[in-house]
Amino acid sequence: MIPTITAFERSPDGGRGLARDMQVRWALEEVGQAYDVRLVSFGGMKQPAHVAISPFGNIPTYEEGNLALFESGAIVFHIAERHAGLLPGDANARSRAIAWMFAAFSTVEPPILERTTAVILERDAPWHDERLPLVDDRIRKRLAELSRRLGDSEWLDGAFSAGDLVMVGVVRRLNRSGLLNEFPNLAAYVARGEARPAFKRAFNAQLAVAMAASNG
Ligand code: GTB
Repeated sequence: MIPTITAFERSPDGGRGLARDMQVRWALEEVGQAYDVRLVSFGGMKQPAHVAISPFGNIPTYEEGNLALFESGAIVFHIAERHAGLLPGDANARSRAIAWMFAAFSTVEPPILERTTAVILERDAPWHDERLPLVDDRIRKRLAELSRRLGDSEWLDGAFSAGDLVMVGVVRRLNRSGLLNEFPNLAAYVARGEARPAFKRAFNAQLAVAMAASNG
């Protein structure tokens, strides 16, 4: 059965692959699962039919038969559990890969999200110029810890896993911030993720939507 995911009809990022359907597309591409996409407007996301699947009125969602899921992490985990290629077979290695997924969402991502809020929504606040360096220092702390753990390894724990997919998805949001330049092994880690054929297919698919929206 071919699953259907939802994505922005007009992504505010203009096709930079920063909206969270990107990780879901990437996971599906990694495991070779075809998928359909239903594009949703900002208004449509708040309508009862969408909210019935996505309680917070967000994308992405994932529908497959009688299963309807929200939360990109849960969706990536679902895909990784049902297909080979994103979680190791060894039980302990599998648990560690899942730990990296949680680490990406709950330990590394929060200050990165704060930065997005500061840059986009708080730019005109009188305290913006004082707040941004504080947020950047919180990000640096996490990046330094992640960088130390990654060291010279290609991926976080052995072969590429859903943990790397989610972590690269989180850290690449800093691509334009300049912060990754301070951590060359993390910049290379993100670049390795972005160089994967499955990432490129997913990226191009969401870019095609953005291009069509900008021409429409
Ligand atoms: N925790 C949820 C998950 O991981 O699925 C968060 C889902 C979420 O925040 N979805 C956003 C959404 O639907 C899109 S991805 N927002 C619509 C709304 O709240 O009304 C977040 C996002 C949006 C835009 C950019 N961008 O422009 O760069 C990047 C990321």
